[in-house]
Amino acid sequence: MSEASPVVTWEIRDRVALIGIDHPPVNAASQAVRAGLLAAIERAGGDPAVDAVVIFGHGRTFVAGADIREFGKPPASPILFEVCLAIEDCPKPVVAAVHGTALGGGCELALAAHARVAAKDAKFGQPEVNLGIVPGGGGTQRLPRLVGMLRAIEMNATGKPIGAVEAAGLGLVDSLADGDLVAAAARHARGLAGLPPRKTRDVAIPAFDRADAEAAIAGVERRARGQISPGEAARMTLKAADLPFMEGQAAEREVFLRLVASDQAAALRHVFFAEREVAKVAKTEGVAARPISRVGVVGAGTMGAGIAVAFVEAGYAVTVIETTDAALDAGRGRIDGTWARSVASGRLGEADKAARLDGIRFSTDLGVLADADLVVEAVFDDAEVKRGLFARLSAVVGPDCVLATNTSYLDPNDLATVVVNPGRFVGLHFFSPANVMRLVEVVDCAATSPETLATALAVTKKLRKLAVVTGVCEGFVGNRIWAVFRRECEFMLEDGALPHEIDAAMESFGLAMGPFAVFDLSGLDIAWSLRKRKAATRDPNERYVAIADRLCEMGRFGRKTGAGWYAYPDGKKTVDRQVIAIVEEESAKKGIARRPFSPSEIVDRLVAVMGREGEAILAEGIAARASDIDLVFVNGYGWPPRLGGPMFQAALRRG
Ligand code: 3H9
Repeated sequence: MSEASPVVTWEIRDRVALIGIDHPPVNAASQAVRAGLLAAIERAGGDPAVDAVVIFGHGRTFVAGADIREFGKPPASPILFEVCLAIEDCPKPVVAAVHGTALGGGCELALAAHARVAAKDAKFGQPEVNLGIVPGGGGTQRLPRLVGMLRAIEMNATGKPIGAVEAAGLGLVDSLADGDLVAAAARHARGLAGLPPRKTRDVAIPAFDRADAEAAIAGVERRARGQISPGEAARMTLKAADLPFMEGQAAEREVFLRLVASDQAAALRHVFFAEREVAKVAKTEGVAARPISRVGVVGAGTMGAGIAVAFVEAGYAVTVIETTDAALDAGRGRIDGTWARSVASGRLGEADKAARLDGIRFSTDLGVLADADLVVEAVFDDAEVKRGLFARLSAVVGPDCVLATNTSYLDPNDLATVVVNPGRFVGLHFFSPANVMRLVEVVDCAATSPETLATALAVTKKLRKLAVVTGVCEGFVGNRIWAVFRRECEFMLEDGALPHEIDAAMESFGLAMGPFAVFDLSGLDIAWSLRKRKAATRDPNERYVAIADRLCEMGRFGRKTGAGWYAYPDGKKTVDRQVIAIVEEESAKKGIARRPFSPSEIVDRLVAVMGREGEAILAEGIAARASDIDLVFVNGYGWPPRLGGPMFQAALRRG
């Protein structure tokens, strides 16, 4: 085998040129790959010793897409669509041999080949929309020619990959291979030698109903909730039916270039890399996790029940502990209810539900946790209760059993003081509902050993959740920033804004729900009791807004009591004059002359205050990176990925 370029290999076997992409880890189509491929294709086209060509990927995959790290920089020649055209125009048959993933630019390279041979477990997809862009190498124009317009709109607009078997059924894959993929592709290529190559761009789009396509696009735009790329990808795909290929290709390139430079695309790239960075935790480098199979969950309230469900669904053997039979029954009911909803929606069979529930050991006796590898505490957030529990747990479980607290606000270092062998103590801060929310703040306490932290991260990964490691401070990362966000909302209320104005501003910024609607949904009472607990030690010179207290004193705890920041006649959120009157009274009490706030001022102030708290968190070493903080908000507080998170937004505003 000879080297055509450092990242593209060249070999001729039985008159078939084997062009291999060798750019670990995922063979991203970087400039060097594109240049190497172009040179190799031109060489194959002109080499009299070559009758046909196979393009394949070395290592674990075909090509996972364009090199995302190149986005945001000036395009470097040759660009992907030129390479795709060169493949398609090669006078000799070119077959793509696909294993692993052919995603984005990888799928486009395969589409430009004259045929595709795939391993049965290969995947094809155009996930560009998830990065805020549309395909830029001809994906919107070639895909409908092979799979039909409606399917192509769906694939390009959702970004969801499809398996090779389905792709074969759709006409995207010509042949499925068992065993040696490159050999099978070479055989396929040899069979095509001498025949005129079938150019995908010359294939007629199968007949389709235009009204169906328009309806599909309207659906895509409705579901995109402010994200631009899905609608653009869908519309661009439909253009394949209206424009000659080269014009369609040029139009696609234009949209690609416009979107790749957008804030949404920058935010989505930020989130893509943030998710890969967050897993890199210096303290656990080279440290093996302990094997965990038996998990105890103490406390079966809303949080504990959700945690138990999550562990069962990830395949752990779960024991649920409560203090009384009645509490245990209520917990079992909560767990049962969660799975009953899955059965009702058709996601779970009745028999599977019964098997899951039967698999849980329910007990009021802590002693049954003697064989547990991990115990997660999810009892009432009270320091005395939790300290007592951990002291008793320490006496029951084995010396290496990992002990985790789900506390939101208490100091876990304080809880760890009662634990025998506190190196095995860690925080696992789940978000409610714990079986649904992807975020877990893994709290690295003062005594937490590297092995315990590595174990907590491995467990979280097995739960298919996103772990963000945080240090110890009040509220950890998420709730600490949420607290200053909440305070700033209340400052603006007192200064002149109204709850529905702040909500409208944040909703038009991109949040699915404004903060006051969220406060009402999650309930005002927990924050109120926290404020009351702290009242005695609060700095009297600190600005304190009493509006929320007044609502709580009236029993307005949010949706669950039918009133909070809004009224809910017949369950419908409605602006409440009584709340406005309270807000205005509180401003008057402090002699504040109320003034109007523009939506952009509201957004800027809230983003700025979150960004500043995030900077403090970084300076204190509570979070490792600004992008970790962003992931907390994207995965735990409903921030859409297209906003990138508060740190990203704060940096964007600083310019
Ligand atoms: C596109 O193609 C646009 C074109 O239409 C037009 C162009 C003109 N680039 O995820 P992993 C890195 S847009 C650069 O942990 P896995 C990743 O950062 C692209 N780097 O592995 C990580 O680096 P590190 C469309 C990339 O096995 C390492 O590779 N394609 C790229 O869990 C391993 O990644 C996509 O959106 C890339 N394209 O999952 C697919 N991809 O080790 C994006 C990965 O330094 N990729 N890296 O942290 C994926 O979805 C997953 O990586 C994949 C493998 C499923 C392939």
